Amino acid sequence: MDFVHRPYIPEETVAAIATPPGDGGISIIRISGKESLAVAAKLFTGPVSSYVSHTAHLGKVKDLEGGILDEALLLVMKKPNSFTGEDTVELHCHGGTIVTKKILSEILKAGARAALPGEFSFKAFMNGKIDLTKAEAIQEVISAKNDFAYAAAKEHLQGALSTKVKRFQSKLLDIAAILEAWVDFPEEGLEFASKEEILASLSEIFSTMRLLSLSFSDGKIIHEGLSLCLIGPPNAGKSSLMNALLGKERAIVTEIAGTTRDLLEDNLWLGGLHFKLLDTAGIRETEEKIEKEGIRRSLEAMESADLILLVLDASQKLSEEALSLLKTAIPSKTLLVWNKTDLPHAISETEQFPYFVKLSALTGTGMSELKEAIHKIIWKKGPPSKEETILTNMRHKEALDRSMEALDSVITGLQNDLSPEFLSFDMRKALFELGTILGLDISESVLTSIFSKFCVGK
Ligand SMILES: Nc1nc2c(ncn2[C@@H]2O[C@H](COP(=O)(O)OP(=O)(O)OP(=O)(O)O)[C@@H](O)[C@H]2O)c(=O)[nH]1
Ligand SMILES: [Mg+2]
Repeated sequence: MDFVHRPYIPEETVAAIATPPGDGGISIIRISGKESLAVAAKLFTGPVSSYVSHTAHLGKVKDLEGGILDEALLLVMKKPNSFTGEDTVELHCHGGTIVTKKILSEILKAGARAALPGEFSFKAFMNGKIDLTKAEAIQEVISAKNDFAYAAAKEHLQGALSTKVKRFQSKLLDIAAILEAWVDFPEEGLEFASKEEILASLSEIFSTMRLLSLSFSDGKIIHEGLSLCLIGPPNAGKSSLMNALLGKERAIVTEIAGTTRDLLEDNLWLGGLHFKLLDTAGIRETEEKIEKEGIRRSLEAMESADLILLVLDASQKLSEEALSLLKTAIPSKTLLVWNKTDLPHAISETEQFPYFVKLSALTGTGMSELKEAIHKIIWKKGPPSKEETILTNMRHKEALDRSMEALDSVITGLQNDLSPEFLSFDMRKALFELGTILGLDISESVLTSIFSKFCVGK
């Protein structure tokens, strides 16, 4: 289906089931647009057109032939005081797929059009009820998979991100005005502020923007989760560790080296975060065809993993493979796991690494230290506070970075006494990019891609 929302037809009446499919206590059908009360009046046993805004009414829902479909509660929210900014009716009927679909189908026959995904939010955006960051935050709240993601989305919904962006805009606008005046009256020079003052303000704004941009790495962690890959020589205990982390016998464990041949994947929840945990085939020299392919996949998984748990057997002298894995591991994203510490120790203490833990996957000793270490390596500066504004959306991050790039040109231009026309041009670009975060001057295709990710009925 093509989800092109524009051109916006003001007040065209649309309807959709707003609750998830399946049986439930109640289902809500939303109607929004100029004709929403008239459409509802055709199907509801009550004087709908005379209802006062923000009131609820119990009645029966009929089909167009007059047959009773259900008993329902009807809510009226008249424009402009509704979510969409248009006349809106909500029918709270009995939850159940058949009854809800029947009612929706009568509503469509009575004159409404089936709403596209996100169309209610789109209407709210077009009517100036919400800016784009808020519209996007609605979807983030709905799809939040953990407490961190929910906290960040809630901050966005309450306008924390738009407030920040607007603050950048207003500070930049002040400076832009000075630069524009300079363009118009070059002979007067910079009469409202000295070059040093402007440079100082610009640098301050730039570094605040940079902090926000950097928060995206935390945003990615809480939003998308991380991939965690178990790597090591055969028999080191990778599969045993996978099972211990998951608390179930997910992977086959035997004393035969080369037990795991293929990638094994499962979901792991740790410290409120979601991980994709991958067990891999033990790395060693082999001519065996299946194992060789398994090892190729292990190395590929290691490349793309966000975090690697390099599992080594602490009860054995390190093999060639183990030494080579230690040498090639990327320290910033590798946690060295010395396994089998329940057995007599055979490793010299020199085999250390910036991040390491000692444990026994067999007895479970050291598992909580492992979880703590994972936490530490992920949140290098500690987890974000619930009140922090974190960038979670790639679109916001890219626009902010483009704005910073333009701002950087203004700063270097000013330092190099570039003509004010050029400075002004870059300043406008910086402001334009900030505006797109809020949804100003945004292209049709970007809007379409944003709202088409929403669910129908939202
Ligand atoms: N004593 C002891 N034995 C362990 C520990 N962890 C694993 N083992 C044993 O070591 C052997 C190999 O364990 P696996 O978990 O299959 O090792 P793996 O790294 O997945 O091996 P491959 O799949 O062959 O690469 C099994 O016999 C396990 O019971 C541990 O902490 N202590
Ligand atoms: Mg294994």
